[in-house]
Amino acid sequence: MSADCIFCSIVDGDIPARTVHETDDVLAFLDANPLAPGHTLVIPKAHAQHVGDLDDDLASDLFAAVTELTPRVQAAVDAEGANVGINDGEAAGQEVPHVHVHVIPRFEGDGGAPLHAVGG
Ligand code: DGP
Repeated sequence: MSADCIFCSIVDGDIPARTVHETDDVLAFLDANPLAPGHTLVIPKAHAQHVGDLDDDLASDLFAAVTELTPRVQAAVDAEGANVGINDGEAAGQEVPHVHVHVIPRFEGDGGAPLHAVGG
C-alpha cells in the first residue's frame, strides 16, 4: 500500500472499480478510460512502481492472471485479438505509478496502432 496511489486505493476498496478477476495477490478491473470495449488492467495488489520491482513469485502470479484473462476478455467482447502491454516509467507513458498490464481487445480494421508502431 502506498499513500496517494490510485490503484492501491482501488485494491483497498476506497475507489470503486469494475473488478473482473481477483486472487490473493492480483486484481483485474476495467480501465476507466478504455481504448476499446473490455480494456482491462491487471495489477499486483502489493504496490510496486516498476516491473523490475516485482519479485519472481509476484511476476509469475501477475502473468498467470494475464494469460488466463486475455482470452476471456477477448471472448467477452467478441474481439479478434488483443494488445497486452505495460507502460513502464514516465518516458514510456506510465501515468499511474503502480505496475499494471493493459489488456486491450482489438478488432479487425479498428484502426488502432500495433505496439511495434511505437516510435515508428
Ligand atoms: P498508463 O498510462 O499505462 O499508466 O495507464 C493508466 C491507465 O489507468 C489509463 O488507461 C487510465 C486508467 N486509470 C486511471 N485512473 C483510474 C481509475 O481511478 N480507475 C480505473 N479503473 N482506471 C484508471
